[in-house]
Amino acid sequence: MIIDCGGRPLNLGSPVVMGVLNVTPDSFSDGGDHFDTSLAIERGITMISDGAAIVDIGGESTRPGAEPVSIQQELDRVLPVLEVLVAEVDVPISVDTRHAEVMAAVIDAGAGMINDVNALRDPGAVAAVSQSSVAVCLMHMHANPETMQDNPQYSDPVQEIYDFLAVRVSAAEAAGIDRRRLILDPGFGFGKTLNHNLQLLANLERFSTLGFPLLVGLSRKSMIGEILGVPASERLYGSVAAAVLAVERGAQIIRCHDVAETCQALKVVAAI
Ligand code: 7PJ
Repeated sequence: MIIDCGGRPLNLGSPVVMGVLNVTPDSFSDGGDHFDTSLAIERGITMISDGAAIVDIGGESTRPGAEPVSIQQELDRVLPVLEVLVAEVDVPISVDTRHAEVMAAVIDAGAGMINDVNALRDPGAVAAVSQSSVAVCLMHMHANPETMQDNPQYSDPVQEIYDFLAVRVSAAEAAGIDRRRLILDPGFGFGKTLNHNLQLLANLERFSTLGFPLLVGLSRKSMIGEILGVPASERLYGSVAAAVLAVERGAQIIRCHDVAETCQALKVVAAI
């Protein structure tokens, strides 16, 4: 299956890696290493040569307690990196944003995917993408980044998240977004306890029955840290193990920081 990302193909014939490119000063997992624009561009190009099929640029940290950023700040961080990558590389470039104004501007600047942790619930978000031909990732988040880890509760997390994603698909389709543009993500760590996250990963196959490609982000997340008791910088092997199991359970896009290492693992999985 090939997804059209605003004119650039994303081939999902076998599982692919989406490289995480944070352009925030407070991103928990890379300490803001890539906030400098030229460093961020270099890092994006390296991820592609390491095997990333798509790069995901994010200018707003959704970590609990992160400093809020204005639309202008988010654009100032994302646009210079996006513009250069779009000009220099062939792969589609995604932008991780919740905000309709940012979506509209980055689509104009050549983004091929909108990766929205809020599943197009921001006012104007559905309209911002409906007139374009970009791909859209709809992710589940419980509550909002400020409150999502305050004792999140579900009676059946897999079913509730499944139902949420089905509703967001309907909203997108009702606004004229072709279903071939949609990708779904259960949103690991976004308003979920370790137990919720483990249930979701163990039952990921259920989400395939919605009929859309699945994207998952597990890389360096606190669920890995809680199991291992190690900081974000030491979660590579655990993250790769989780990525492999996600692919076995039907994930087609793995969003991660360690592109070369994850690509190596996925190539072995694909061969087997
Ligand atoms: C995710 C994301 C994820 C999607 C972040 C982090 C936190 N987008 N953006 N899925 N996570 N689609 O990278 O750890 O899991 S930000």
